[in-house]
Formats: sequence, C-alpha cells, structure tokens
Amino acid sequence: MRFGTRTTRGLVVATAVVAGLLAGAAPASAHGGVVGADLRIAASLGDRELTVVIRRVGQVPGPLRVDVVNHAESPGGVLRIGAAPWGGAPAGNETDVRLTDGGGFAGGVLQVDRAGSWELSVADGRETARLPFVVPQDVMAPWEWTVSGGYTAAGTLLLAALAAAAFGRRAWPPTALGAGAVAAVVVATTAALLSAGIPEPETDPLTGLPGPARPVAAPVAPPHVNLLASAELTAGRRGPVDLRLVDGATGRPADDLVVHHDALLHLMVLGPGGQFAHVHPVRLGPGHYRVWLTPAAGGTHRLFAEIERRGGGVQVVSAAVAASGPAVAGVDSGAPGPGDRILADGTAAHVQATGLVAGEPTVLGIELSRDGRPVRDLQPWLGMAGHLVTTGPDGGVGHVHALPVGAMGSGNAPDESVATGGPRVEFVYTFATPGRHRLWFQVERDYRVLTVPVDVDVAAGPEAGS
Ligand SMILES: [Cu+2]
Repeated sequence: MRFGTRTTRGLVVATAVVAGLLAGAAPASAHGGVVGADLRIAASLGDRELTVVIRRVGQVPGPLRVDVVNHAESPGGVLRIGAAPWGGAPAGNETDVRLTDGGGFAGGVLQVDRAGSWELSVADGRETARLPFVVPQDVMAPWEWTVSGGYTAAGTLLLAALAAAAFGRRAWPPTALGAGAVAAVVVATTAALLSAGIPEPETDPLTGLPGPARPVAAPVAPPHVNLLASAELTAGRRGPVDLRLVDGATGRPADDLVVHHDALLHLMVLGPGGQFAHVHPVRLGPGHYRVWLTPAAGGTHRLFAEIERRGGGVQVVSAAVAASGPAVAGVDSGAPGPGDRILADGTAAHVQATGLVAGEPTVLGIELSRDGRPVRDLQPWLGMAGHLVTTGPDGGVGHVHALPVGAMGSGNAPDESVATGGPRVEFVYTFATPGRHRLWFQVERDYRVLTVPVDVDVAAGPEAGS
C-alpha cells in the first residue's frame, strides 16, 4: 500500500478515529424520543381486571407489541387481540394472548402499516373492548437529517480518501477528501450537540401526524358531557352496567376520550352499604362503555366517571343505577378509623390521617409492612405509587394521586413489572367540608390491588362559623 505525504496519512487516520467514535454515538441522539411511548390502558373486561400495554412503535410498517397484565383475582385464559386502522377490521392482524392465573404479563405481536389513529380490539369470547391508540408518524427533525446526512457523507468521503491515498498518485485528492470528511463530521457533531436545545417536531397527539395539535374544544372549559347509565343488577349476582357518554352540545356520542392516568374512564362506584369499587369500563363502541359489577345489596349505586375529553381537561360526571334485591346488607356499618389493620393478603397497614381540619392541606399516608418488615415491592397501579379516593357529607368523590416517590412518580412511571414502591405512600389533600369522610387508599402488590377503607372526622376550620 502506498500512502501520500505524512500529513495526508495523519489526517486520514485522525478522521477515521474521530468518525468511528462519533458514528458509534450517533444513533442514540438521532432517534431519541421521536416515536411515541408505551401506552397503558386499564380495562375491566368481563370478569378480569387487565392493564393493556401498547408498546411504542419503532417503525412503520413494523411490529406492534402488546402486553396484557392480568391481576391476581382475574382468571387466566385466552384473549384474542387485533389491530386495525380506525374504523376498519383487523382482517387477519390478530393473535392470541394466554393469560396466567394469579396475575402477570402475557403478550403478542401485531403489525402496523401506517401512521395515524388505530383501534386495538381485545376480546374475551363474550365482549370485545375497542381501545384507541395512535401510531405516530416517525418525523425526522431537520437536525436529525443534518446528523445522519453528515455522518453518511463523512463515511463516504473517508472511504474515498483511503482509496485515493492507497491507489492515487497525487497527494492532494486524499487531503481534500479527508478535509471534506472532517468538515462533514464537524457539521454532524455540531448538530447532534446542539440538538438538546432544539424542540422535537410537533406531532398531533390524536392522529400522530406531523403538525401542531388541533384541539376540538377550548382547553379551559371542559366540553359538557352527559353520562347515561343503564344496568341489570341484582344483589349478589354479576351484571352489566352500560355507560353512554353524550356530548352536551351536539347530542352525539362523545368519542374523544384520551387516556389519562392509564385509563380512558375511571369509574368509582359507591354502594348503599358503603361498598366501593374503582373499575375501568371498556370501550365497546363510540361513546359506549361497559363494566360488570356484583352489587352486595339492593339499592341505589352511585357512579362517578372521571374522564378527559380531548382538549377539555379532566372532569367527573355522575349517574346512578339501581340494583334489585334485599337492602339488608345495605346498611353502612362504617369503616375502621386511622391506625393499624391487616389487609386481604396478610399485609399490615398503618394509616396516618389525624388532626384533620377543613380547608387546611394535610398529608395522608399509609405505611405497609409484612412480618414486621417494611414492604418495598409495591407495583405502580395506573402509573402511580398509590391512589386515594374520598367521599364526604356533600356526597361527591375526590380522586387523589400519591406524591411521587423516586422512579414511581406521576410522569414516566414504569409499568407493573417494576415492584419497588413502599413502604410509605403519601397524599396531600384538603378536605373542603367538616364532618365524617370516608377514604379508600389503594396500592398494588403481587398484581393485587389492595383497598384500605378508613373513616375520619374532619374538624371545622377557623372560618367555618364566620
Ligand atoms: Cu382509575
């Protein structure tokens, strides 16, 4: 092999080293965060409490990984999942997911062939949940083009410089090509280094297509929605509750719910005897959701649906359904006060909720232990370390989220496979009114949601009498 001058050789070698080092680091910065994120949707489908995890799509067309988390009380079995562009049919793009008894992850792989709005169907043989999701357009930012183009040009120029140095007779072509390669690396590296300060290209969260979000409603005023509930409930028997969300302005189905806190619709059910359920009805069709409940007693069951309409913020709408059957078990015998108790799975819970005064913010906490040792393996439920639901003399419900602790914050929380929460879960809450309130603390452990009911008395604040 015959090289040119020493300068040329040094330049070519240095360029090769620099390009090699930088090219190795390029992909991470070139593709970070452009394509979506995992989407988790809690779904109470038939007899099962599921979390459907739609994994981020790497490329289109390409595979779509879907995981289904089964919970401890839900039976195992086979679910049929499928994916189709919005309004279409899966047409062969389906697979079986085998759920295990006792809770855990199972999954399958589907295909997506275009960006935009999609529907994931999850069928248990009796009902089919239709869950909306978005495959984002893989938008490449200008700086990404610069980075990838720069490294590609540098590599090409480098090969040409090496070839010219090895086989050429004159000194200047390798020098010029090498200098070009260096320039390309400098441009690409500068773009990569500056990219941290450059915003990602905007993607409409609903359609996944490039461009800014196009809200359908003013972001400050939740668009009015009516909740219509119908049910065939008998005490002691499992029965369906159908919910229809109707837009208050147009009278058409409100079918623009977005996933918030890992569900399309959070439903709190308060029975006549103080029974409580926090479930996630599944979407069967436009504006139509269903959940199966087993009422403990006959009587009125109040429903509170927490939803977020696109561009409209979070709102709670309520309705009531009646269950037939004896109301004997409908007498509320009360819940224990703050202090210690043993939960359904044998875990000990210490509830701290004392010195409560209306109008004053307070920290409510629950601390979990087992055999005298602190519990440190709580799983995130609905993306958070814990949930607190409250109801008071005014009859409404409050839904409070746990203070972020470590990785289990309210932002990019890990999924339920990461069991690192506990032993303490805390909430900040201000009781609006004095009197007796009931709280339900909820945490997840071993794929089982543990619910801790507590009765507390809230004293009147200093301004109450004035
Ligand atoms: Cu919920």
